[in-house]
Amino acid sequence: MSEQKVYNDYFYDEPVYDLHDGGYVPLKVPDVPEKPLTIPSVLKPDKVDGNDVWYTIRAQAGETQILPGAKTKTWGYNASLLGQTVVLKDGIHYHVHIVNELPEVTTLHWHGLNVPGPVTDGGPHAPIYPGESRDIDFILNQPAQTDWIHPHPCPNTARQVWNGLAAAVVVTDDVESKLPFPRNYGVDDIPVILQDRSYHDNQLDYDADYDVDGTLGDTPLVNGTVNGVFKVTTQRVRLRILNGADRREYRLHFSDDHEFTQVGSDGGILPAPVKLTKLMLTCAERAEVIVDFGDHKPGDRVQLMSDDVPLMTFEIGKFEPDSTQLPDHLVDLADWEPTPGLPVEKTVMSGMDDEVRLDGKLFDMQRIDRKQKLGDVVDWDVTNTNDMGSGMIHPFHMHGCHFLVLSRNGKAPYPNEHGYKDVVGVNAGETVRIRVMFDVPGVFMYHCHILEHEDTGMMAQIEAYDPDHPQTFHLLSMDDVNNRTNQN
Ligand SMILES: [Cu+2]
Repeated sequence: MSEQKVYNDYFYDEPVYDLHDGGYVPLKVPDVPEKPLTIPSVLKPDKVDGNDVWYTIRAQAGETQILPGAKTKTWGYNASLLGQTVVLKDGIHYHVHIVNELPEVTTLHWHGLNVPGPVTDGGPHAPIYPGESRDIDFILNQPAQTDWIHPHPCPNTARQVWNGLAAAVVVTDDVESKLPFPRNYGVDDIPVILQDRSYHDNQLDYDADYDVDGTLGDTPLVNGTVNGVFKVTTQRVRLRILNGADRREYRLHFSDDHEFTQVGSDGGILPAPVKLTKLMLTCAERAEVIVDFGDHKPGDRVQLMSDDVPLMTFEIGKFEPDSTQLPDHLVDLADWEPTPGLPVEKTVMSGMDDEVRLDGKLFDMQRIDRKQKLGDVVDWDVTNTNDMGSGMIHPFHMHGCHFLVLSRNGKAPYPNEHGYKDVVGVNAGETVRIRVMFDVPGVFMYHCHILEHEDTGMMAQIEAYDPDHPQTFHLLSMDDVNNRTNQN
């Protein structure tokens, strides 16, 4: 990689950082012993037959040793907390058996996968009742990226994620696999799932901690570990960072201001690497970064921080020298020219507290708010009107597609926003122009990814349609879900 500018900036507007909220809960430095960082195991297929792969994912309740003393009652996917990492490959036909062993209805949403909606996608129209299961299948058609699974039942997403349901999804393909990136899972390529929780006698109490503007906890966790330590055994380490918090923004940097290189964002590998010392992720955003610890010696310790609080520690061990240089160019993005003759779609996120709205409305499961034709490339203006108080950043997420960020209030997007994304943080008073293309049909959610805002109803639905193959999508109502009528 040739000599390149190093950015020392979070880019976002500081006056609307979440720490300015009235209800902001600062992270505290946990007063508990260090322990090895949990690396989620990889989910094994039930069966592989040529191009077809079968998986089972169980949403289950369990207990996890998070703090010293009593174990914490938690939920997870094939695990007591969070879940096993699902590794998928472009082009494979997946068959997934999803089992709900929880005491309440849930769904399983594939955040970042372009799979048909509204059922395969796993939003609120695909309920799975306690003790029951749902079978879905899809042929994956998208580039390598870091995604995740989480529940999406309306209006209980925030609490179910708070209880522990979330797991990393790693998508691989034949382009990324040729790039000089670390990719030995668990050794030099690890998920870094960032969350915050508060504990009450070692237990979660969502109702006690609930905040309508997004629930915050005072204890930082990485992969469900408090004060986790990762032993570095290779010079370069690839971190697949996911902001899996209900509400918290993470302002990441290393304790020694170590430089790192971002190579991927939500929708895949960036066209060019970006060198940074600071990185802000809003809820549900992902960043793949490569850290080169070649300037450190065995025994050194480097902490990953958010603001002034350490989240986890990298303990440097012995490693072979690695002189690998990243190329200046990583991947080609498709040439998305806007389809002629289509107006710019406009969508507005407004309000705070229980006044949050999307386009002035609350979510209705049986209302389709807009339509977009498959293959059309449409520019959207996503506005955060900041019309209450000092305002806040709303992370705007779309299901079933990826988008490019074209501009922020008419100015260039941030330097690390040049790849495909499915979440974009929108500052108060800002309009972010994005370029959107759907290539799978369905009714899909688009919403604020502060999970309590989503549950309040800051969410709407778009139908991605194929005029040559018209489909009728079966939309449940909230009553249908609750009364088990009219099921998908
Ligand atoms: Cu919001």
